[in-house]
Amino acid sequence: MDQILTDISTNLQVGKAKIVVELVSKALADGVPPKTILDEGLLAGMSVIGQKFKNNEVFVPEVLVAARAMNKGAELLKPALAAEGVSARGVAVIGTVKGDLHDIGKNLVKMMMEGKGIEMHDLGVDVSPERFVEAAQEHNASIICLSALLTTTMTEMKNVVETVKASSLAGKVAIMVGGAPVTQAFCDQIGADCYTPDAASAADEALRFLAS
Ligand code: B1M
Repeated sequence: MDQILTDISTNLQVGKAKIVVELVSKALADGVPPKTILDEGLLAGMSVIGQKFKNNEVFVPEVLVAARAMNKGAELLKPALAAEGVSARGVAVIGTVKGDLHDIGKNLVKMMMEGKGIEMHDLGVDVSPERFVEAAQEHNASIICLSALLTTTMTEMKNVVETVKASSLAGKVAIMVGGAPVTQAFCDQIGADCYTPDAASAADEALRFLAS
């Protein structure tokens, strides 16, 4: 059983989606519990990629192909996980703030968080503060993730914080911020809950929030 889980993890890390799907399918047929395949195969592989990305040992393209392989394997596992009553580790909504169309970093954050077993709802780009609040309410999210790449749009993050504070979500959701121009000082200044400089750290912090 250990070998097939290791094989899932290593093939995922090099983005071999087709092989990952075959191995997940074989593991299920061999009776490996779906939660074990998820934790010790798919999520374990994505965790290695996250760490390597943080250390600049792999770059955006490698993360994208690994995430694709993970998503393909996870798709196959979904019905089995649902049948076992395994649910996500938590729910988050994510988007790029109003006026901003950059989405590569946001997509990486989403993938890394999915790689930690978090259910992600992607609102896309140019997302208004009201839409973030609406979506978080709709999906019962514990975290709102904001990305901004422009000095002119990062200020929108403050509007989201204020809109959340004025809503029924006040004190109930954590607001995480990031993107090239965003800093810890800016995060503190606007009253957001957490800043992280990269996608892998964002996923680690999100898990910490969900566990607390
Ligand atoms: Co834009 N652009 N762009 N652009 N663009 C930048 C950001 C810029 C720095 C280029 C430059 O001038 N040197 C500059 C911003 C300057 C500033 O504000 N200080 C700029 C500009 C000015 C513009 C336009 C205004 C240009 C124009 O039209 N005159 C325009 C604005 C459009 C708009 O948004 N309204 C524009 C447009 C575009 C494209 C559409 C052409 C394209 C975006 C395509 C897309 O995203 N689908 C684009 C691109 C690609 C870039 C650059 C080249 C690359 C950005 C990127 O994807 N980086 C960029 C210059 C550069 O950085 N070299 C530039 C890779 C990505 C992985 O990094 O998103 O930072 P990043 O994500 C990181 C971290 O920041 C973090 O995790 C990721 C890595 O782990 N992170 C988070 C991100 N979100 C997070 C959230 C978190 C935590 C971490 O918690 C929730």
